[in-house]
Amino acid sequence: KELVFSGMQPTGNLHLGNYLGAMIRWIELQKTMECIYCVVDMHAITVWQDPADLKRQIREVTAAYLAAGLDPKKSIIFNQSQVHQHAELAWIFNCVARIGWMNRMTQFKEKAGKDRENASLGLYAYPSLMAADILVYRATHVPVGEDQKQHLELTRDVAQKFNNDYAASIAENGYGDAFFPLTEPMIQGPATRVMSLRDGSKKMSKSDPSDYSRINLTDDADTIAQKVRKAKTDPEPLPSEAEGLKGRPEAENLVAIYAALTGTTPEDVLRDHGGSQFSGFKAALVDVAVTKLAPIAGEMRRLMADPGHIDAILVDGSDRARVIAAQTMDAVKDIVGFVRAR
Ligand code: AQP
Repeated sequence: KELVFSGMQPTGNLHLGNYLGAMIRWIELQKTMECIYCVVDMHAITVWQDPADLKRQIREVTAAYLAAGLDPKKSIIFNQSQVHQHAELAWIFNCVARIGWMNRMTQFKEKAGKDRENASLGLYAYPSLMAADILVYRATHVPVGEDQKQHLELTRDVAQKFNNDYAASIAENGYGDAFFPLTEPMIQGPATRVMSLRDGSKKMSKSDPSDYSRINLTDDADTIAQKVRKAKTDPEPLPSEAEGLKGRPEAENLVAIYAALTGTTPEDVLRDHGGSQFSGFKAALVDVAVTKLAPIAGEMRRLMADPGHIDAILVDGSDRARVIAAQTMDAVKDIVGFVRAR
């Protein structure tokens, strides 16, 4: 059975990269597929989070999901820590995954920085918990940005190794020749890797110290206009064909953002704006960004005024998620050989 799973960390302001790289697809997918969207709070604490800030950010990310168009009647929306089976399955995956696999993860290397000895054990094991997030629902499709590709490959490796290691027990327990699916990453659209507005070689990220590097989902129209106006560019006008964007990362990024915001392609954008100076193109980009994002920011503010409503959605979502996760965990315990109450 096909099922979609994805999530975001409540580690700060969501930005245009999170929205265009992942969320915009989530909203499309919920129209045709069964979808589970998680606020991954247990991932967030792999680096220090102030408890009061974390609480607010969990509600804020949930508000962003709802404001952007996720429908809690169609999709399951919840926060990870309320479904304990994620942590339980992650432990089993810690025993399936190999240390060598974790050592190759570029996100760990980037986030741990030079002082690797001092990074949390959780940051190191992050991909194992991510595999559990996905596989506890036996999800078949995961819509994410380009930066998550390596973690999704690891998720497939974990599923494959579990299926191989426990092949005999999987068959004995009546699950055929494979228990976990090999999940397909969905990395699609013109903006799978939105770059920083200040530096076309770095991805737009929550943790960049410069707020001018990103457009936050909560930015007002003036702030968006200022950030786009200040965005780094080169002195040439826009080319008329996508080929001409090669070697011009800042131009390529702004064109990709425009295409993703308008549901078109870079080719379409250049057909209309090829030959334009950046001053003119940036003004058009501000228009489309404000049109798309201002209603989201407004709706987020409205939702944040009633935290009780947000919490109720998370409780309802986690109750529904737990039913699926509990079935998987019971099966996994039988397969692994744990004794359990029936
Ligand atoms: N720049 C980006 N372009 C496209 N997609 C992106 N995503 C993140 N940045 C970009 C996608 O957003 C989803 C959620 O990401 P996350 O919350 O797990 O955190 P992250 O990838 O660690 O996001 P940040 O903003 O880069 O946070 P920091 O600065 O803390 O590292 C994922 O699907 C991701 O691909």
